This record gives sequence, C-alpha cells and structure tokens, in this order.
Amino acid sequence: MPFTNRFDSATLVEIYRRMFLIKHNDDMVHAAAKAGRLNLIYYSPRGQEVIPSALSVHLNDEDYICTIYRGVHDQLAKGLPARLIWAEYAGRATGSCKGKGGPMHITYPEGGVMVTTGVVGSSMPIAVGLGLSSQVNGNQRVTVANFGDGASNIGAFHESMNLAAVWKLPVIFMCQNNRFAEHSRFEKFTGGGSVSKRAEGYGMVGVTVDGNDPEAVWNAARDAVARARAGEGPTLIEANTFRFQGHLLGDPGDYIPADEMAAARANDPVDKVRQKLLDEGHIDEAALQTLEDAVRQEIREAEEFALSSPWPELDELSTDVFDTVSEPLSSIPVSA
Ligand SMILES: Cc1ncc(C[n+]2csc(CCOP(=O)(O)OP(=O)(O)O)c2C)c(N)n1
Repeated sequence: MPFTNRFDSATLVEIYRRMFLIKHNDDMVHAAAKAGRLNLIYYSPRGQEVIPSALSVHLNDEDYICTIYRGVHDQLAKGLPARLIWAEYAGRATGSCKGKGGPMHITYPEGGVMVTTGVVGSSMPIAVGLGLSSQVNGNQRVTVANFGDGASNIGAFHESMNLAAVWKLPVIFMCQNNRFAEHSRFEKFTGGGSVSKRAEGYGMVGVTVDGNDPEAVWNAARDAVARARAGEGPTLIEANTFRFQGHLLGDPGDYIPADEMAAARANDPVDKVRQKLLDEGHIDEAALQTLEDAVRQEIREAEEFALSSPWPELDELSTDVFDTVSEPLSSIPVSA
C-alpha cells in the first residue's frame, strides 16, 4: 500500500529513509568496487535520490516500474531487496536474475521492477505495454517509465507518448533530467529546451518540477498516480536534477564544469532533506541515527549475502533462456 496520502512528517521521514538507502548503497558499491570485492559496470544515481523516493511512496507493491542502467535508485525505492541486487552485481546464483543479468538487467517482477534496460529509450514502449495490460485486465496498476533526458530524443519516446495518450493508459513518464547524456549537455541536444512541454503535442499533461525538492516531486507524482488510477491517462513529469559522478564508474566526468559540480554537491539533496527533517522537527537526531544504522546494517548484510553466495551452475546457461511453457512453434498453425 502507498505509505500515506498526506505530505506529513511520517511521509518525509520515509522519503529520507529511501534516499539514505540509495546514497549509502552507492557509497558501499563504490567501496566494494575499489577494494576489488565487486567487479562490475556501474552507473551511479547519486544526486538523483529525491525522484524515486518521493514518487515510490505513492505506489503499491503491485504497481510496475521500468528503469535504466542507472536505475538502482528506482529499484531500491520500489522495494527490491538490496541483497538481491548485490548478489546480481556479484554474478551469484542468488541474484535477482540468478547472476545472469548483471547490473544493467536487474528485474524483480514480484516487486514490480519489470525491466532494467541498457537500450536508451526502451523503458518507455515496455511501460506502454504494461499499461495496456493493466487496462485490458481492469486492474488499478500504474506503470512508471523512468528515463534520462537523452532518451527523450529517441524515437521510441514519441511513439510511446502518442500511444499512451491515444489509449489513455495508466503510465507515468518520469524523465530524470540530470543535465547530461553520457558526455553531452542537455542544452546542446534538445530542441525546444524542455522535455515536459512536448506532452502538449500529444494532448497529455506535462509538468516540470525541481527533482531535488521532495514536496514538489511528491505532489506531481500524487497527481499523476491519481490520474492514471482514474483512467484519465498518462502524465509526463520532467524532474530536474544533477548527477554527482561521471557517466559510469571509471569516468572522471571532467566534461562537467567544476563550478556546476561543486554547486550541486554543496546542495546534496540527501544532506538537505536530513537538515529539513531536523529543522522542522519531524524527527530528532537520535531517531534519525537509528534509522540510518538500520540501513547500514541492511547493506552490510547485502554484501555478506552476495559474496558468500554460490556461483551459478553451468547448466544455468541454458535455463530461463527459452520459453518452456507455451506450445512449441512447430505446433502453432501458420495461416497461408
Ligand atoms: C539506443 C542507444 N543509443 C545509444 C546508447 C549509448 N548510450 C548509453 S547511455 C547514453 C546516454 C543516455 O543519457 P540519458 O538518457 O540522459 O540518461 P542518463 O545516463 O543521463 O541517466 C547513451 C547515448 C545506448 N545504450 N542505446
């Protein structure tokens, strides 16, 4: 069930807990990679913690998300257990994809994490298909398609927006605009200068929010989820944020102007929300530390679980590869 339907102290504390989980997980992945305990390709979501944390408190376990290679923040906020992510990172049989997917292909259908994709722009058409399934089945499930600003210039973005609008599908297009696509600046590759304004061309609602402001994201997500559940169609949200690391682990990110990076880090949303919680009296320091210690313990256990898990057996190579449930192709009549 959604955490709460009011932006009260409990909601803000829960949003912060999810943000701290994302940040601490990221710190520990970096530490494990640097120490050689994990060998992985890794795309840090640091700086973008608010977006999935403030959105996911509106979602049920049964709701769907589609995300991208950078989407560990989306996965953790949706409730995917960290130990399954770590085991997948480590290539172990206990990972969310039995060690065969790796960091760029984390899935967890039991918790609604339906796809993590490395193909830029492909989270959106998959989300449209999931939205159509919810409409056909008559359930109230909402699907969130997460993607970056770069993906908003891929053809699949426009096809997905159009179809979702025409069919009034319960889909939220969540553009996490972190200002860079690989090494290119948003302004240099985006006609019109706005992603959300493109919604108008498809007759759907589009909004721009400060993606580092939990209340702004929470409000926009509340409206979009309500619209989707009421059968009133999709919403495009452009949430502006900034990424604190290079494109992927090992990229120094020196194409990001130093002053912009320094300003973004000085306004670290995790620190800001923590301070807001204390300043406004939503929680006290001791309770916050207890909450953070629980997260640290969760990630410590995730790493221990992953690194002590067995490797996949050799015959895993060919399991889950072919569909064994449906009729063999040869038995399906082919019309002339
Ligand atoms: C179809 C396709 N084209 C190009 C790439 C190479 N590529 C990988 S990540 C990336 C940048 C995407 O940027 P954005 O959508 O803004 O997401 P971000 O990485 O900033 O989260 C590109 C071009 C790809 N993986 N897939």
